[in-house]
Amino acid sequence: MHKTSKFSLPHSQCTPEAHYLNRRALIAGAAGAGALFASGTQAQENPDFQINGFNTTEEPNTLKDISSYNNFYEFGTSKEDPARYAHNLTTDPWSVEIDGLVERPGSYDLGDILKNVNIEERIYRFRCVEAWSMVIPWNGFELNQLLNLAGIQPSAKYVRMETLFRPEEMRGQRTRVLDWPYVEGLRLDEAMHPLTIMATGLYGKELPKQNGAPLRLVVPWKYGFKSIKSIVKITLTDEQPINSWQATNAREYGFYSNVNPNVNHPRWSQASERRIGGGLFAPRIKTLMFNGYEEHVADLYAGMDLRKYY
Ligand SMILES: Nc1nc2c(c(=O)[nH]1)N[C@H]1C(S)=C(S)[C@@H](COP(=O)(O)O)O[C@H]1N2
Ligand SMILES: [Mo]
Repeated sequence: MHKTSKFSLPHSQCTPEAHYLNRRALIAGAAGAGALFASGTQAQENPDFQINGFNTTEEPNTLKDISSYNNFYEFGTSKEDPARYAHNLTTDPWSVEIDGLVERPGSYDLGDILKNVNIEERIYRFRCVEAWSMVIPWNGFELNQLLNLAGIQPSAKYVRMETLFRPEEMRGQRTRVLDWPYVEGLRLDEAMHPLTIMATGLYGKELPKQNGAPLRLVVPWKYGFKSIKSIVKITLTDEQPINSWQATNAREYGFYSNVNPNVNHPRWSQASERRIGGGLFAPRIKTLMFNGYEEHVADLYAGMDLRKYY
């Protein structure tokens, strides 16, 4: 028997994977011939890309792609490690400590949180700093709903988040690849933006543990490492948090980490990306400013030098 998780959506709200896969087959058929003649290394526009509300019209990756090629250093540094080892993680019960500059600090049980937020489906582009990308149909709720549950004090300017530290279940935490626990941060206006979600599921199913169950951040206009997984603590502060990658190598990883094809990583170009699952002959596609969400988020950075604030 399969126990239905309290984190999964009622079936009526799910979009089955088969629906996407039919669409994928149609698009692959139409694009296949052209792809054979794709020449050299020139990156191409993705003809399927449009933003429809908050959702991209591009073909989502399969659940298999999304849950078998992961970065989650708590389980190891290779892309296969999270799928191999994350099943050891206990995700129920789960609570999130919310503290700092909030009106109602305390330990929030995830079950209670989920009773007080609206779970929706969002089909977002996902762009890793390593220049690969995916399209992911998340289920989740806007982070602003959770922050409002806790009540934001007027002096709060930033949100700092932490991943679970449990080396007995997270074998990567028994090594020193990163300074544990994993930490990420957003400016408060970024955190309150309606594109910023807390994901609790994928394809209408429970979030796979390798993707950060039971609760992970998704900020689609920023590089993937901002999307912190398996969150246990949220702190509102008036100081800009130092995230784990910045702490490891501040020259290569900044606080903002907005997807920006014009600012290269010191060791590689950010101008194009490889879409996972596209096959051997798939051309690289051009990376778009703010990962294609420019119309929604450019205002947040008006007047800022994005070479300096990378
Ligand atoms: N706690 C934690 N969160 C994390 C990471 C990590 O190592 N630990 N890796 C980040 C990076 S680099 C990426 S690209 C995304 C990958 O998310 P996905 O595996 O769901 O695609 O998770 C981010 N969140
Ligand atoms: Mo990443």
